[in-house]
Parts: sequence; structure tokens; C-alpha cells
Amino acid sequence: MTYVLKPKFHHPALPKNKLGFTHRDYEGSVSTLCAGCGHDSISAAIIQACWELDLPPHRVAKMSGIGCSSKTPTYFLGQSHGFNSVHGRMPAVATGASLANRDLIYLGVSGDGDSASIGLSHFANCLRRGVKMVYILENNGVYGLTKGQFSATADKGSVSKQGVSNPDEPIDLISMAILLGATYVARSFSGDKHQLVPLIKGAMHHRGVGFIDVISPCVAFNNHPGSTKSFDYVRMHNDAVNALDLMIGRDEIVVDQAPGTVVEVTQHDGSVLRLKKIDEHYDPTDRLAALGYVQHGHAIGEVVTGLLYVNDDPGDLNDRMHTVEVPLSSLGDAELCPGSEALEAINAALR
Ligand SMILES: Cc1ncc(C[n+]2csc(CCOP(=O)(O)OP(=O)(O)O)c2C)c(N)n1
Ligand code: SF4
Ligand SMILES: [Mg+2]
Repeated sequence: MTYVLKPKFHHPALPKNKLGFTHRDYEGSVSTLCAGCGHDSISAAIIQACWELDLPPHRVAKMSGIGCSSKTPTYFLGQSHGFNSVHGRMPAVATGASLANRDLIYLGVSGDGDSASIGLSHFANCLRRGVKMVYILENNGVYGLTKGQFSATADKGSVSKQGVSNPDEPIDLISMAILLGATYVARSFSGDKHQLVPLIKGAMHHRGVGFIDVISPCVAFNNHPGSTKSFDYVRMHNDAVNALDLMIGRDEIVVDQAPGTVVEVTQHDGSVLRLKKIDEHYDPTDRLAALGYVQHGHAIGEVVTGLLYVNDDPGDLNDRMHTVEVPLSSLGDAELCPGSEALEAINAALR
């Protein structure tokens, strides 16, 4: 993979977070994506979210598959762990890593080709099982890296750069995620950092998969009239159901005086998601209603964004599998190999 290192110097007055880190400490190498690619804006939102959350970069593990989107972990969190897997297999690798070491924060990045085509079963099982991770899908409706073929999320009738109309029904990963039992389901737009950054922060504090489908226009192959994943289309058809903020327990809770009702969802770790409702009827904790709302938006050509569904304390795969608290790599010989008597007892229990 080609990459260009960024120069190390920065302005001495750059603000620092509680760990004493500036934004620069959360950056990676210089991006080699096309100028204006939506994926770069998502990388910037991830950097902002991690900086605001005071995350120690060495506690984050970036996981990805193959595609322009999956290249992006090189461009943020340069001091974190990373695993660039094969096409569509990011969720499987993240599942294994999460079971072996529940101490790290897993941040998965995938594309619509990566997750909705070759990796669809991996996407489905990861969400169904509730792997504790943030799963960001950078959705441009095309295979950007291989020059703009329609992906499985391209809308029916969407027109390619060459003027060809897509004849197939799209897979809506948001509806699918809700049906599969995912417990934090959001959609956003790469061009809306104000919405995306709090959504990422909320996903990082969620137990289980924090899934965010981010519409991310491909300026090279899918940003023309006729595309439903272009900057112009999403700006004209975006309908945000809520405005979101994340309050962490240690911070002072400030009163939001803006008009509109505010709903607070307390997550398992005590952090509070504050949802300012724009649509007064929208309840993100009602799973069936959320599904109906998303489907209705799709039917009338609206891109519904915001936190669409959340279950505040669902438990995760580690809880259900009773995995050890300490990372496997920290266990000694005695714990890893308890001897033939223990093995006999296990075998006897299975007979
Ligand atoms: C097993 C396998 N099949 C096909 C490919 C070719 N390939 C590379 S990236 C890609 C699609 C990427 O699309 P997407 O996940 O949407 O990422 P984008 O580039 O649009 O961000 C394909 C088909 C591959 N690398 N490996
Ligand atoms: S081809 Fe598309 S997705 Fe890939 S870097 Fe260029 S604009 Fe981004
Ligand atoms: Mg794509």
C-alpha cells in the first residue's frame, strides 16, 4: 500500500485533550484517495471523535477489508493497532480479535462492496451476534477501487457515469441491521460532520455493534446527476430524525436550551446519549417503528439520517460467551493449559 508520511511539526497553540494530545496525534499518513472523496471526510470525523473522547490511540484496533474505504485506516490513528484483512472479512477478523482481547476498542471500516456483496454473511453474523465494535460502512453505491461498477447498495434506476441505469433492487443495510437484531443503528452523511462525530462517539460507548452507514460520495465514479449517492442528491433529500450529543459521566451535564424535546438514553457504561428530536413522533428505542420509518423514507426517495435505533444495554458477544476478562495474550501457561484432569472433566461433560 502506498502512503506518504505527514511532517511531524505543528502549531504550538493547537488545543490538547485531557491526555495532552492534539488532533495531529490522531492522524495517520497523507491520504492517497481522490481529492474530495467522501471517505476522507469520514476519516476526519473519526479523528475528531477519538480526540474528543480522549482515547489513548494504543487502545484502538482498526480493522478493515479491501476497497478505497478499507484503505482509510492508514490515514487516521497512526499510533493504533491495525489489521487490513481480505475482501469482506473484516467482521470475522474483528470478531476473533474481540473475543481474544476485550480490552481494545475495535473500529471497523468497510465499504458497500466489501459488506453488502462479498462480505454480506460476515456483516450479518457480526451484527446478529453483537460483537463489541464500531462498524463504519462508507457507502458510495459503487466499487470505487475497481473503477465504479454498481454495488449492491446502488438504488434501482440510479445512473452510472457511463449513463447505464441500475436494474437491480438495492440492499438497505440499515433495515437489514435492525432486522438482524443490531442494537445501535445510525445513518449519516460524510459531508455532515456535526451529525457524524457524535454518532461515532455514541457508537464507541455502546456495548455491542455500533453500526453507522455513512453515505460517502465517490467523486470519481458516482457524483453526477442520476446518482442517488452524490453530494447534491443527499443534500437535497436528507431528512435527519434527531440531533445527537454524547455526555460522558465525568463531564458536567449542561442544559440544552434549544427548542424541541430532548430524550436521554443512558448506555451501559453510564454515558448519556442526548437526542434532540426534530421529528416529534420519532422514538429511536422502538424497533418496529424504526424499521417502518426507514422503509417509508426509502419508498419516497428520502435519505433518513440520525440515530435510527438504539437499545441502551443489550450485552455483547463476550458476555454471552463468558470469555475471560483478561486478554488471552496476558494469560500464563497455568491458565492456558490447566492440565489433563481439567481436560478429562470437560470431555466427560460432553459425553
Ligand atoms: C476476493 C476478492 N474479490 C474481488 C476483489 C476486487 N475488489 C477490490 S476492492 C473491490 C470493491 C470495493 O468496493 P467497496 O467495498 O464499495 O469500496 P470502495 O472502493 O467503493 O470504497 C473489489 C471487487 C478483491 N480484492 N478480492
Ligand atoms: S475512486 Fe471513488 S471511492 Fe475511491 S478514492 Fe476516488 S473518489 Fe474515493
Ligand atoms: Mg463502495
